[in-house]
Amino acid sequence: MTASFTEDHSDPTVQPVPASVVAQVDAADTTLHNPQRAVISLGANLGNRLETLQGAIDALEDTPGLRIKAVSPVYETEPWGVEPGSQPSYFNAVVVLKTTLPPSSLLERAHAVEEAFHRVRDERWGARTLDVDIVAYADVVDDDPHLTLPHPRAHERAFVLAPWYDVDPDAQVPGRGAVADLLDAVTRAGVTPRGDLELHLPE
Ligand code: A4P
Ligand code: MG
Repeated sequence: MTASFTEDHSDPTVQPVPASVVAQVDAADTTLHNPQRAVISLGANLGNRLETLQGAIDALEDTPGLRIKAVSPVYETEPWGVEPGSQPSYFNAVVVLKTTLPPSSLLERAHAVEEAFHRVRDERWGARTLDVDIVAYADVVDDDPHLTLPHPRAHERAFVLAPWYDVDPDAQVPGRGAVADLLDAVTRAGVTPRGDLELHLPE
């Protein structure tokens, strides 16, 4: 691990970076002084889905300035937004991390990890070896189409909310409310826990 990390409260002189400042920092190689909490959703419906999700977790953890704090259980989920039966089912999971990368750099890293797993973009919501979405970054709310925060559809998707709730039952979707309440409001049909499978934090 090359990143050097300080936990939020280890230095009482370090003040949290306001979300408005975080959103303005966008040079690819910049790092924030104070690690921010972010939530990433992972999805795969082509190839060896479990191996790909674990590979994505390992690759994310291998990023300077990023440390994974929690990895959710695996859910097998019906493809959302496409004709039923037209795509294989997904494996979905969520990771919670702390990072000194600003949001735009985290997105670049997410895309690099997708590419490492041969993600092909030919149609929206097309089947994919790997999707790495930034679900939330600190309490940032931003409607920039290049990086919308929180993810514009996370609050209505049980395949994001259920694994997120598992690792952080008190979590909030910035601007949308508690994950627990949002999860109560959506259907869990087609979102099945795969207790027989496990992802893990890298050693
Ligand atoms: N982008 C904007 N905001 C974000 C964000 N918060 N995180 C931009 C990541 N990317 C963000 O994404 C298109 C563009 O969105 C990116 O270039 C980025 O700059 P993409 O990954 O190229 O394409 P996509 O994923 O096909 O499109 P989209 O609209 O992001 O799809 P979604 O909403 O991510 O849905 N069903 C199940 N069961 N499980 C799934 O995981 N995933 C999808 C993808 C559809 N159905 C699914 C699942
Ligand atoms: Mg995506």
